[in-house]
Amino acid sequence: MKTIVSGVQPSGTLTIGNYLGAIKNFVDLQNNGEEKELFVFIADLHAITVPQEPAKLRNSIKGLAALYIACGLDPNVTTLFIQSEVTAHAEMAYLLQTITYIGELERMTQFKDKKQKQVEGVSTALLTYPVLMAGDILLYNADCVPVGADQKQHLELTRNLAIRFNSKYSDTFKVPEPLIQKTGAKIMSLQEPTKKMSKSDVIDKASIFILDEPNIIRKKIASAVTDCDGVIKYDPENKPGISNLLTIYSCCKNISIDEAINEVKDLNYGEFKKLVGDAVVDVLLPIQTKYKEIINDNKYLDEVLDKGAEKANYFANKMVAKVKRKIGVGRKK
Ligand code: AQP
Repeated sequence: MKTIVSGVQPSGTLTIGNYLGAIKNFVDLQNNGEEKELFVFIADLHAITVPQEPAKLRNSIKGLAALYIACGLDPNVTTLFIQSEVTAHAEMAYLLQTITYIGELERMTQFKDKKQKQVEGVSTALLTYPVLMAGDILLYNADCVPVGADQKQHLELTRNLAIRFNSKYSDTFKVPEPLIQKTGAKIMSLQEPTKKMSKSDVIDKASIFILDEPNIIRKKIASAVTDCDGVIKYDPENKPGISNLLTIYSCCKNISIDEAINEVKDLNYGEFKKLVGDAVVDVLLPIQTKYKEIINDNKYLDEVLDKGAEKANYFANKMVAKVKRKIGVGRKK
């Protein structure tokens, strides 16, 4: 039976990039009929690698739990939990740091990007973030990890650490595979379509947030940066704005880029943007409705997260104990 692990940071309101690049895949995997163990967590320890306001973070954690369920994750099938409530994640990250070289962390593209944006100084945790991520995955002996394209480099480090640990001590970890969608793996900013859409983007209209009102979604798409040649075709290098809208449209309609082009090639940009807006609203509206139904049901959300933490702790503690034995720390052989 396959084990699949992934998570999203509660570092702000989720974007359609987080949904199409990650959560939609979690839901598809959950529902694909194959037998599997699926762990999806709220990556709050990752979120604090950059400054967060405590009350806002706590709210985002609860919001993300509700959003996972609203997007279609079924807590009776998928183990949903909060990363910091399974302390083995932090412990495993430390143990893996002992076999990680500083140089390989300093080379990470996301570290280089994110460190530029820090005004209060760069935390050590921002540098060691990929080791925590490796721990998140290796703790559950995951076979594969559904992520957006931006996480590919971190996944490569996870694989290297698993191989390194196995050869230094003895066979312990499975070497996980990344699971990256062909389309939707990298949704771009609506305002700077050569840059990834991010929940922490300071330009509000650059991102479509999952909980944006329909009229806001339509307005943001209508004002998306495109080009002036008036031709709808997929060419990310020369036409990044239109290509991004085609990607969003095809993902929302569950069709290929070629099928999308066939449908819209004779439209002008205004007409095309209107169709994209409708497609996004059609996908997000049911999620928003479900979210509103459960976000204030604290009892239900607590039950889901307690049950998830209990199960995740069981697996994670077993693995951390095994790793400690292999390394030789503690008394157990
Ligand atoms: N624009 C995107 N397109 C496709 N996939 C994306 N993901 C993020 N942005 C896009 C995928 O969503 C999952 C969760 O991401 P995360 O929150 O753990 O971290 P992130 O990649 O740093 O996401 P953001 O939105 O850019 O957050 P901030 O602004 O806080 O840094 C991952 O699988 C990611 O690939």
